[in-house]
Amino acid sequence: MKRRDFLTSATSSILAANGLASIAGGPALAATEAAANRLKMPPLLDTRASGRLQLTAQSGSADFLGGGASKTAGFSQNFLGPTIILRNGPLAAEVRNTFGEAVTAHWHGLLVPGEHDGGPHLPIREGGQWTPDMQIEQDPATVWYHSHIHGRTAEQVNSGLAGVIHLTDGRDDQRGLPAEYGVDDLTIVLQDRRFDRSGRMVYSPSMMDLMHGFLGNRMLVNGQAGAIAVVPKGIVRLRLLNGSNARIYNLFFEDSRPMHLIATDVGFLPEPVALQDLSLAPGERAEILVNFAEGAPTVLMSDPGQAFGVLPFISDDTLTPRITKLPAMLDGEQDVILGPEVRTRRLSLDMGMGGMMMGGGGFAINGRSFEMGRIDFEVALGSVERWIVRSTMIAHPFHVHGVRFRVLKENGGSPRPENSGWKDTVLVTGEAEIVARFDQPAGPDTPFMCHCHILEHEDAGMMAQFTVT
Ligand SMILES: [Cu+2]
Repeated sequence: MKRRDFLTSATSSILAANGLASIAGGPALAATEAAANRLKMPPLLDTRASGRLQLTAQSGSADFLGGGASKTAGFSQNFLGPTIILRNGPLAAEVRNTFGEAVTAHWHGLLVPGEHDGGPHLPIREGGQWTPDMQIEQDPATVWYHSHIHGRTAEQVNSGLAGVIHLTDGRDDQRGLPAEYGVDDLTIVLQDRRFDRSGRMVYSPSMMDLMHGFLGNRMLVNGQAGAIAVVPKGIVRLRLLNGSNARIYNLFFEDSRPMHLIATDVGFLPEPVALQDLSLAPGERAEILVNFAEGAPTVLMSDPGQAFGVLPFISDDTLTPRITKLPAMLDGEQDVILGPEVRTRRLSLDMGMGGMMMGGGGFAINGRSFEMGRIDFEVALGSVERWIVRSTMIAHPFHVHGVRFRVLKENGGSPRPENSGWKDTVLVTGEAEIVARFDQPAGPDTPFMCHCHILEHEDAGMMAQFTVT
């Protein structure tokens, strides 16, 4: 059965299963439900005027499904953190920790030295604080932040220690892009979470969960279950973050309306690319433009496997559309010449069954499980390297700290559109070739990480560390 046929016959039941039947039932019903379940944006934390950023990692509680409170964590709130607006220039950050155990604040996608990266070597102890004086200098992008304690990342991120960063240069009006936060510029954090029968969020991975990564049984968007996005009848920008521990989304709209990809992980594309499907693996971001001018409700869905509703959209006549046509061009770079490649490295993302049965040693890179005290390789500062990355057993999303890279080849061919721009995380479905110039320094005390972003795999040892000197 083709997808469309499947959807035609199955959409109503899918929506019903997700508690979204009213959307299929018609806009009148939907409007009532939307008022109660309207998608909320994380609070804004605008650092542009002050150049200062203050966050507190804390424990909290949240009642996601109306069945009682779950224990959670967040940055400066109960679950997840604020959306931080950054501009280039100095940034004095201050991250406090009252969570109850050590955390870090890793800036996933910010191009900063190892000492500011917030990786596993920069723990903030309970009651302590971390005050990196950073310098931000990179193209606009949607990046994010999350805790990165080795062996604890999966549970801490699952509990909510993550948030989004909008790095902006204030020129989105000139680009013709929607930029009104929460109106036509929406932050969309996609997270599946597992809830028990009483409706409480649980994290207790079994051996099978470790193998495949921990999957949830409910979708949360910005920490909300059953949310409905309300948008103006115009062009709307969605800044999508896959903040899930392990789930890979293959996103599409129920009515097949195109998604116009404008930015990948770390920057804009040269022009919008119309897609029917968009793959988004853990750690990846994508910015898309979607046309809601005709006002018809629709649902953002995901497969593979069983298709399910991720987020329904309805339009609101009282919201004035600010942008009504797609920009023809953006200012992302097309052909990037990073410089002569000095070195090719091969990295194998290993999942050896035998080793795992023997006690968890099977998750590794190039046969070696991660060790905090071992530097795995050294990269020369300013050099350009080509890495050939292979996945074993299943597809692994591969993230490199401290650089933005380009994907040269996927499985011997041209990269998919999702991987055609600047990236810091790439889903390796077999073999991927990437190229990067290593412009940020990282010494042996605070090396950069490269790892699988299925967080259970990362914690189990599918991670390596390298210096850039
Ligand atoms: Cu993996």
